[in-house]
Amino acid sequence: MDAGVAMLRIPRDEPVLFASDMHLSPEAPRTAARFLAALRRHGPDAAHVMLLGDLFELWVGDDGADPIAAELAEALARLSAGGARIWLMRGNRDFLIDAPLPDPAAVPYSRRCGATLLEDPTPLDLHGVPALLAHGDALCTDDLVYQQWRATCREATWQRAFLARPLAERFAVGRAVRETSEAGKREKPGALMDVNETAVRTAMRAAGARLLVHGHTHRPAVHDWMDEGVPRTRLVLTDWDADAARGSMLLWRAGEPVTLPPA
Ligand SMILES: [Mn+2]
Repeated sequence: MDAGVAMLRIPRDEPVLFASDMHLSPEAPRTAARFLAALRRHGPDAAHVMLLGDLFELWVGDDGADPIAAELAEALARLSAGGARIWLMRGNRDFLIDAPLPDPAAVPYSRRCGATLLEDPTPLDLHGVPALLAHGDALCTDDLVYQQWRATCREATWQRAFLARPLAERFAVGRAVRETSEAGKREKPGALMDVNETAVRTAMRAAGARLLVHGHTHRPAVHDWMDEGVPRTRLVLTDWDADAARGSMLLWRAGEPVTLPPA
């Protein structure tokens, strides 16, 4: 971390609502309804709402926002107007959130949500615990092909060229990339699709973090271990799929995580 960047500090009396990997899409209206209902039910209990990436199944630019994205933005903006801080992190599906469009008058999606973007990773003091937030894909270092693509598609020049293409063309490319990635997932061994333990250890040591919260792998769990004499915890958020009755939010209240029932 740069010495000049102030650490995000969340005091113990400010509950934080975490979720990730909702993969919102018009193709999965039940999942979107489940998530939005949970947000309406639990959002008002939180001082901070932190969405850690893959909010959307596919995001080809802020000008491609669909009605579900508009509904999420409205729900978040309402919570923001009510005094909550809203924080968004980009995932591997929605890495183009807020990427500058050719039209300089375009409103960045995070602004529609009343949200602040979080870098990936983001170190923070969470109720007194040194923590690190990440989407999780950058920690899957065994998947070299994916890491190469990740580096490319996060370059400003690549994004500028992509966002200059017509929306329909971007959707076609986005769908093709998604299909390639889904096919790859079926072929790649399971370990390749999980985080690399050395990458986790290195990231947590570098940040001095005792807690890592991430999503992406769709393997919700709490992993505890000792490293350099320090107890460390890696908390993996669940993905959302209403058809599989999957999806829940996590509320960090008074230093403890509480898994919330769906709405
Ligand atoms: Mn992901």
